[in-house]
Order: sequence, then C-alpha cells, then structure tokens
Amino acid sequence: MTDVTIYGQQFSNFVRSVELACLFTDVTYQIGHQHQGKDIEWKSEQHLAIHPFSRMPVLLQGDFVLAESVAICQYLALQDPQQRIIADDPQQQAVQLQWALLAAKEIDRGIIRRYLLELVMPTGENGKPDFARMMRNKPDALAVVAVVERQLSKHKYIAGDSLSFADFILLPTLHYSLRLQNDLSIVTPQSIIRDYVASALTLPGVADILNYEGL
Ligand SMILES: N[C@@H](CCC(=O)N[C@@H](CS)C(=O)NCC(=O)O)C(=O)O
Repeated sequence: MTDVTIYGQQFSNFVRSVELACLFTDVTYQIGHQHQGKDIEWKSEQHLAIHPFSRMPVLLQGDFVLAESVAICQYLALQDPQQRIIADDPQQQAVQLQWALLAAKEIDRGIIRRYLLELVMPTGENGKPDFARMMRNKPDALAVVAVVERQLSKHKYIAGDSLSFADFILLPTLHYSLRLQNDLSIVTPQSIIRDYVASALTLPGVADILNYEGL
C-alpha cells in the first residue's frame, strides 16, 4: 500500500518535483488518476474538484487533497520526521520557499511554458513547432538560465548550501532544458547548471525519476 497518489503524468516537470520530494522523505507513492476507488478524468468536474485550475500534480492522501507543486513539496518536507529537505530556521526556510516559488513561476515560465513546450505541444502550421516563436522567446529563456547560474555560482544548491525542496521544484525543469540541442540550446557546455544536474543524478533514485521516458 502506497502512502500517497500523485495525480498526473510522469512526463510533467512538476509531477517529477513531487516524486523527488517523496523520494527524499521516504513517502511511497503511485502516479495515477484514481482517488478513493474512482477514476478522475483529466479536465472533468472531478478534476476541478481536486485542483482549482484542473492541472497536475495533485497530492491525494486519503481525504487530504493538495494542489500546487510548491505547497505539496513543502508539505511533504514538513511531514518528514527528520526534516531533511527543509530548514528549521525560519529565515532559511523562507529563502527555500522563495526559490521554490521562483522555480515554479518565472523559471518554469521562461524555460518550459514559453520555450521548450513548443516542441512537445506545437502551435505551428500542420502541427509543427513554431521555431520562430521559440527564437522570439529564447532571450527570455536565456535570461532565466543566467539567473539560475548566478545563484548556483554562489551556492551549491539553489536556496543555499543544503539540498532542499526548492531544488526538487527546479531540477526537472533544468534537466529537461539540457535536452535542447544546437540552435535551441540554452545551456552552454561550461554552464554550472550541467554540474548541478549531474551531481543530482548521482543521488539514489533521482536518475530513475528524471530519465524516465514512459508516460
Ligand atoms: N503552478 C502549478 C503549475 C502546474 C502545471 O502547470 N502543470 C501542467 C503540467 S507540467 C499542467 O497541468 N498543464 C495542463 C494545463 O495547464 O491545463 C504547480 O506548480 O503545480
């Protein structure tokens, strides 16, 4: 019996964030669309009942339902008796929350929503990616990458010198960004982002989540 269900699909960067938080808090999980024995169809009324904007992920734990990756990862971190991925100190914890929110908003928007997603959900003619749109948005993606690089040049992890739930919001996005090649690439070969992601991939279980290619 698993502890929780993550409503959504594994390709989602935010579902992966919640998986990472589960992994590091020893919470066993399944990914799926079932809640209390009922199938929750994507974008249905039932979906709206568990997420105010019908998105993924949603954490389902018995009667407890929680949307938004940052809220979910923070909740899991606080449930962990050893609190390994959230700081005790209120100021450090607030900085972790700050970076988790930046990763879920500005960083995700610049790299995933307004750039990379065009390859996955193309908006161009004949169902092809609109590369001109990507090129128009590329400077914003590069600006976001520069922000992350600046922070990682000062600290080992995104919110300071210890691994936190903020890293779990950020890592799936950065990992996806490294797949972009040639003209679409936004991370240079020398970027500190490559070391950060490579180092995370050596932690037990992380590569299984980030490299998973199924649905
Ligand atoms: N702020 C939300 C964003 C969730 C989100 O945008 N999820 C995407 C998948 S990665 C989604 O559900 N997209 C479908 C839609 O927006 O209709 C979070 O952090 O959980």
